[in-house]
Amino acid sequence: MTRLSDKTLSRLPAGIKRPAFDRAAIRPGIVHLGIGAFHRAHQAVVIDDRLAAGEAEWGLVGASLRAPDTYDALTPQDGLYTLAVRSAAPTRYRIIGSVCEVLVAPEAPLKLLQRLADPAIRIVSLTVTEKGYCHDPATGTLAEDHPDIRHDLTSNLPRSAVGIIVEALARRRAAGVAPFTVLSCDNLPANGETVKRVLTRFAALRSVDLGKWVEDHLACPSTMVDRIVPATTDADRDEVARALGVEDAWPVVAEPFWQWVVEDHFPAGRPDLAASGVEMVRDVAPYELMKLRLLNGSHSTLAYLGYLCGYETVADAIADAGIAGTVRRLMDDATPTLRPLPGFDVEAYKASLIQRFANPALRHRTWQIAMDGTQKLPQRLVATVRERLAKGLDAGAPALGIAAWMRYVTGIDEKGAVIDVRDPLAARLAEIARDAGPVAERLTPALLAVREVFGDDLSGDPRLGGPVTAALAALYGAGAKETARRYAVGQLVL
Ligand code: CS2
Repeated sequence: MTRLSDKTLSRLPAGIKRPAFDRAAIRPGIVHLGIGAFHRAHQAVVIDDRLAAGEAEWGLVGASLRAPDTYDALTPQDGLYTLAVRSAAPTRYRIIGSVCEVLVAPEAPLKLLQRLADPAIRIVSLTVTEKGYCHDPATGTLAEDHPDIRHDLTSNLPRSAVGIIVEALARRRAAGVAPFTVLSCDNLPANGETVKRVLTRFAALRSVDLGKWVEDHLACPSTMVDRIVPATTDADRDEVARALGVEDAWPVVAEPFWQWVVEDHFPAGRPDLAASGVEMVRDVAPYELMKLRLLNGSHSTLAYLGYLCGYETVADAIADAGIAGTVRRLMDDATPTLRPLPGFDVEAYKASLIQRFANPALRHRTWQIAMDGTQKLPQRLVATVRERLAKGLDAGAPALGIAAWMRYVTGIDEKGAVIDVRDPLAARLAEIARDAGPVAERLTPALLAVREVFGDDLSGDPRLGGPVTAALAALYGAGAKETARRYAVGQLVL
């Protein structure tokens, strides 16, 4: 079948939206590190709108930091790809044209550094997932003994996002070019401050001067990003090909909803994001806490409980009344830890999340969300517990989410089958689980001692240890489905 490309755009069926601008006239103004599905269904769509509005200087250069798969898929397509928006309504297809070029960092490191050093590049945005920041998730500081960080401190061809950005900043500084703005679009707490902290520290380890320059001159506004974007499957490719009549090697599939809240601090300039529906604010923190603790906290809980019950997707899991009730309790327990957002209806937001999780057309795998739990739990569940305890409340429903994670990372499911646990600390977690055995009283303290997740304060705190042990004992004794059912109706008290 013919491939999607600039040349074949005119052959698409009339109803399919396509780039409303002259693609040959756009110039790169943003380098994005981590050009995965999320970025292509979120920021790249907003930028596509800005290009259509005539802001031709904000084209995207997308870089993959590891695999060449996105490059291989998109380069023959002139960077074009399809966004398929799925819900109970008929799928909407749109061709996105904001990506001018894709690079693969390990294959073309110098080319990437050249692009980053180009004065025309005024924003460097990132979706490199939580672990891509090479930080300690419990403290948000640079993990100085991380193998990539150690490598990048002694090599002029860095491989981590942190090393690449700092090398590019050093080149700009040497050439008298002002820094770009660094825009983290990952689900990290205070993602702007966090990225600035790790970049500043890394730069300081390279040289005191560079550290000071980064600290004084680099702008890293915080952002809250939201859109549910499951990994693309072959079935998605087939469906898109049928709708388009041409083949797209890597379309992206997303829900209709999207939200992007951005702290408005771009000394080097920015596109008119607000004109495309982005909320430009002074302080992102209240939005970010709400999203991390209500949406992502629920997502992780759903993923672990749902996977253990044998549910493949989030929609399957939320259709289980016990899991839905547990998630509802989780959101209610997180609510007292949020910051006020005047005029914002938090109850309506929670109800809308349940509906989004129930989207029948998305097929978002519980296994996908279960990945990298050690990087996600601190801001999604553990921080909620910490704040509840500080307010004199009990640990609440996050204790069950944490216990479900513990049960999951043992690597053996309820039927005795192996779970493919993906996590930077997977080997250590498996060893802990092996040593402790399937006994809640032993496994709970052993996993609570993973300080990257629970910090130094919560590991030995009985206010967390007690309820997590009780929840884990229930998961072992009654299974995930029955535990969620009992918890949802108040029969299981933690
Ligand atoms: C999910 C997120 O995979 C995960 O961990 O919780 O990717 C989630 O879908 C997005 O944050 C939604 O905005």
